[in-house]
Amino acid sequence: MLTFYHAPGSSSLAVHIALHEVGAVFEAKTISFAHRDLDPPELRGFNPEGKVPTLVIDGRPLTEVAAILYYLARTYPDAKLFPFGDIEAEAKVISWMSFVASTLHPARQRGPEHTQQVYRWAEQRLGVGPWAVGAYSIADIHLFRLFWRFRGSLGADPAIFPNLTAHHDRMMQRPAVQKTFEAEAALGYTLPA
Ligand SMILES: N[C@@H](CCC(=O)N[C@@H](CS)C(=O)NCC(=O)O)C(=O)O
Repeated sequence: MLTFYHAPGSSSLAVHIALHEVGAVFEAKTISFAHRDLDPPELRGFNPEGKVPTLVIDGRPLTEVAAILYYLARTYPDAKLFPFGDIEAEAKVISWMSFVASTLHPARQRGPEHTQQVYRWAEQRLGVGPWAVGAYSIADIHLFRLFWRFRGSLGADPAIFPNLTAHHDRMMQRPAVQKTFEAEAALGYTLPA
């Protein structure tokens, strides 16, 4: 039994996409950052930071996007979201997810110039792709969520970020991504343009 604590449009979107990619059966519990007083009372027991995503697996909590994506990729290997057996490719997926979590995600706190810089690093690192590491993987889902969310505020000019823009557009074609956006929009979340 999987219980997924999430807030539409937030970091948890990546896990939401992965849940749909693997076809997992899950119960979603939605929180609103505008109404933290309405949080499910059990959330802080599962995650003392009160952050999303939090995935509860048969009563046991798992936190952090990268770890949850890895759990889903391993639990549902038929979805082929991780390059199992190719050690270098496995490490590269972890490298990407570490970069996304530790460099891209907190970038905005250091201002717009720094944010532009780190996305230029991501642009260079991604190259023409089509995917972050060989075949499509959880690294792409993690990267996509950050670029999707922040490209509006970045004013991400496709001429400056052609690789990230093409990657974003490729991701938007995926049925699991479309299903996730439909589900989150139905909860009343207005998607950034
Ligand atoms: N390092 C965490 C970051 C998760 C995170 O920052 N979640 C934000 C939403 S994007 C959150 O829950 N914020 C609410 C809060 O800090 O109270 C991860 O990768 O899962």
